[in-house]
Amino acid sequence: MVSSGGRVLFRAASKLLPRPSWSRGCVWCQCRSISVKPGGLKPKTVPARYLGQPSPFTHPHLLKCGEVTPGLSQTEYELRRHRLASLIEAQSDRLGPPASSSTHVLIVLSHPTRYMTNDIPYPFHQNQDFLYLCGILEPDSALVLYGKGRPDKTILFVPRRDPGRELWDGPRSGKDGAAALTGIERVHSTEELGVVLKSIKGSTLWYDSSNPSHSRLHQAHVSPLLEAGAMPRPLRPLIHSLRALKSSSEVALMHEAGRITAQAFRRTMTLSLGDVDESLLFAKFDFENRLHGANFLAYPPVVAGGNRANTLHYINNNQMIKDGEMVLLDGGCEYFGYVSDVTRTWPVNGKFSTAQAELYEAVLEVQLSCLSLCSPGVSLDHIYSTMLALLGRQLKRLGIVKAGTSDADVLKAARRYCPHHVGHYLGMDVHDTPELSRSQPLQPGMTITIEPGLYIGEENEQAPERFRGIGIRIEDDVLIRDKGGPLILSADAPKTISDVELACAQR
Ligand SMILES: [Mn+2]
Repeated sequence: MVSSGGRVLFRAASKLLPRPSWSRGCVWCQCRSISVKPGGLKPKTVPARYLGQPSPFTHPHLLKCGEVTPGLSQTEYELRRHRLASLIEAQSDRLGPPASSSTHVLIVLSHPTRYMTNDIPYPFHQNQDFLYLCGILEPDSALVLYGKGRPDKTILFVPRRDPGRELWDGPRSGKDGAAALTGIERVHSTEELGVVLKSIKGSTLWYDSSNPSHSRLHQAHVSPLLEAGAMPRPLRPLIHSLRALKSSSEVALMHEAGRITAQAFRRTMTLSLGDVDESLLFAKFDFENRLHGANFLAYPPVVAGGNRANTLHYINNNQMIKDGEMVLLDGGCEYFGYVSDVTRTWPVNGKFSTAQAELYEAVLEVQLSCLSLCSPGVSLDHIYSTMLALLGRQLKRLGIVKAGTSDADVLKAARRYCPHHVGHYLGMDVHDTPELSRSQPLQPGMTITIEPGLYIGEENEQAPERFRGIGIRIEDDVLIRDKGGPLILSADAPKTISDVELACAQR
């Protein structure tokens, strides 16, 4: 295996573009879309080559001038660091002196390259907390924010250029490339991390030491500080509280991820002609997501035929689905750092049987009710308890739970027939911002999933026979808004029985 795909987008190699001397300006095309900092900076040059990731120079079809990653500008990344600094400042005010007057140092490490076997790397996936704060998509990098009282100074660390390694792994941004791309003025090589950290004196350390995102960098550069007695405060909860609220550019990326996945569902449903291999639906779904612009699938999708839909994390996707059975497909894509997470369940012959339709309508009714609850002030936990009550009512109505069962026992049954929560936060990650409690009130700008289900195993002897071996989940991605109600980001995925049957009949 040789690398790298990025090279085809090379323009003139190792030639430096002159940078305009009149302002900080835009280093890519000399437009004035980036404001000039008073005080002026030394003129810089931007390398006219492929960096370690797409840039406005090599990928003008994806990035506008001033964007670090598609859709997200240098200013937006700067604002995120600025907000984090404000959170630290507010926290240390609460802690009082000496914390309020000490120098704060925040360290966020990238992910390392992970290996599938021997020297064969997995496709690289960045640590989202690191990516959120600087937009760098290279492994073995780090970000340090520091400052007295308020950590408003930024230092970025990236791997140094290395022709020997770049022959195998593809080009690296290097210090000049990373500076030009991110707008961060102070960029060092990663190997200097330890020395730079030692030079920042008298500090309160903010760092997630319990589960370091890069164990080698942690050992080499951060461990010495901890061994010298530094007691780090956790940083992840603060970053997650920022990540939970999406900006309009983030919402645009998530909406696109939702649209792509919805279209992929529509096209995958066209293969509903009877017997079908789960792996074929998996391949079709993957293909349609990528074809329409997704970078890759956000997680191994569940493509579960028949009774296998009752195995919540079934990802083997390697069995035959028989004519007359349904398939539950839980899948989503990643679109420039933001993901979708959608589930649809449909009959592989394109027509719902009476029992399938009865159960499907029950789940759909509950899902629609839960969606209507998605507004500011309501918590995911509250929607969850409502879901259980509504599912309980449906179970009774369908005769799965006997009439006359006590309310407490109906709720217990609902929990048994739907063993998972109603949803989770969604964003850069599928199960996004896990540091955030699901009991906290939703706010405008948050994105969540709503995914009720009913799972009736074929071995279940209490349920009516016609429902056995059916598992149904319906999941959409939702933006919480101040006005206009929730915005369903995955609304294009067929959902009503008639829409699903219509999509299945398309060729
Ligand atoms: Mn989900």
